[in-house]
Amino acid sequence: MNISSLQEARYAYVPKLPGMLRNGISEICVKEGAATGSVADQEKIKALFPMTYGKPEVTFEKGQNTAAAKKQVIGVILSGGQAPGGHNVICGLYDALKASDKNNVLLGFKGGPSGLIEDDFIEFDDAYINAYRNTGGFDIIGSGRTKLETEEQFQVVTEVAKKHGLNAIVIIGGDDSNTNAAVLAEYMAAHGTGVQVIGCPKTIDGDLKNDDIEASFGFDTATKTYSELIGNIERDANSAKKYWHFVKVMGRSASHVALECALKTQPNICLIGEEIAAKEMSLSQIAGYIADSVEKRAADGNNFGVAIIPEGIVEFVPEFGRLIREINDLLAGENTEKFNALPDWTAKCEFIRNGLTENSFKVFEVLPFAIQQQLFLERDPHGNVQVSLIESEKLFSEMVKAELAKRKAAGTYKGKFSAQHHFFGYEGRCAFPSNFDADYCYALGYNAFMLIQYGYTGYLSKISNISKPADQWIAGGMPITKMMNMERRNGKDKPVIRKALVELDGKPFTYFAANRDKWAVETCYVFPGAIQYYGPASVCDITTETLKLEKM
Ligand code: FBP
Repeated sequence: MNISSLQEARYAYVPKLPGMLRNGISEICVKEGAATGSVADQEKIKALFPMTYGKPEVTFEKGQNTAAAKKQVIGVILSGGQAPGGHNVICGLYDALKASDKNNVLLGFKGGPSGLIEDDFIEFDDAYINAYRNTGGFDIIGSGRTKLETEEQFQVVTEVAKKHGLNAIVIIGGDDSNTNAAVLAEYMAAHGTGVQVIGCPKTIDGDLKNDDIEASFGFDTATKTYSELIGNIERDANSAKKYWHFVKVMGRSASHVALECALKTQPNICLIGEEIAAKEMSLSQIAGYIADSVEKRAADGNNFGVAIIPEGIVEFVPEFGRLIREINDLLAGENTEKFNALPDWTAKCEFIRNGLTENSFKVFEVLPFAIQQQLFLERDPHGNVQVSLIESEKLFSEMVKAELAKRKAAGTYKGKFSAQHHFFGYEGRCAFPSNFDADYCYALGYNAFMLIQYGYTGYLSKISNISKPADQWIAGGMPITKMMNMERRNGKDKPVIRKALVELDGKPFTYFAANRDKWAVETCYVFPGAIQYYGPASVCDITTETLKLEKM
């Protein structure tokens, strides 16, 4: 091929498989470990998953393949938000399936889980797959957020599976999608459909990880993309020396993305939602904490800086969480219409004052005007405030500005403060996967086929030892029920995969906490630059600081 662009070069990239999967399908044998139990609530989870609970951990090794030969017809879906590498999961699955027998069939159901219900699919062939190798995005078949969780949906999926002769479904998704994969696997087994269900761990948020799953795919590439941009902003800040940049990064509730970007770029400030909740910090305490850094840096003549704000931060501030809950209640039912019909903001403010507790109204009162309005304008389909749409980067810069004005009046602060705002989220979700994500995802897909071929169901494709070079990676599978516990969701106790928040006694946060005071005052920026795809492995293949620290 005549390569004249990175895109073409990436089509030709050959992802690295774990050593044990490199000898061809006929040379992969399986080893079962001990029976597993769920991380908590064992009796309840066991009762809910009688067919799939307690199965053993599985590892693949080099050796004679003993799987029964049969034609495989597999369906695959992408579920939830985009994450770099999703295409390679499908490519790995396809390559393994065709390497096993070229008559095997892979169907891609379009637009996420709804594709399975609506029977909207395409059959993959070489030409189709080759156009998506090592590329970012989920456009190969699209994605969606429909949840596969009801009995009626499962019945429809069973009919669709029967119609196509599917013997397995692969669900590429986050914690919720894989929870639903486990429920679907149980349903399929209990109804004797013969359809296996295998999950693959996806999400840029990094919150689908546990003792078994070291990282969800996409986190590596997304954080590298954001860190490149943050590093560029740091350099701009240090060149112009006139702005404080407030950078909000995606990641939903957990602060893994913000923490990883901070470890890579050493900004002056990085807020960690989990710490704010643990310390029960108020909005004004947080603003005061940032203002301290601004003031100290200004005393050294540095009227510039960079602060990283995780997307989910406001949910972790106890007083803000309470305010949001009260607003949700206040605008429940017909009240939304009443509120919208009020003639002006003064009348609306009065309505709000009467509907909130005194403490929550005090919190509301000090918010910048634009944020006050966002709390009432943006509602999700369930009538709740959409916290991810709250411009927390502006909220904190406004509050810091107000705090600095007080300090100026008191004579303690003599600097200048001018803020710029950024939100990095969608920019990173469809980047060309890094070599790590390209390799990891391809391996997850290839490995998913091995789990199917050996007859497993209700398993998550598991590739471990991933902080080491790919030839040392370990391929296998883990029953999804092992990762589950009971949690309260929408007023009911439900079996779910436990979401991983930042652990305040974990090594990544501990390292950050040990260094951040210095970063807050001095200029210690690190500039990671763009993701490198070609060059020394020490530059191109290394994964996240988070994983490096966790595995130390
Ligand atoms: P998943 O949890 O489905 O992987 O999605 C993650 C995410 O990218 C979050 O970081 C972000 O809050 C959300 O999706 C945005 O969702 P949408 O694409 O619907 O705007």
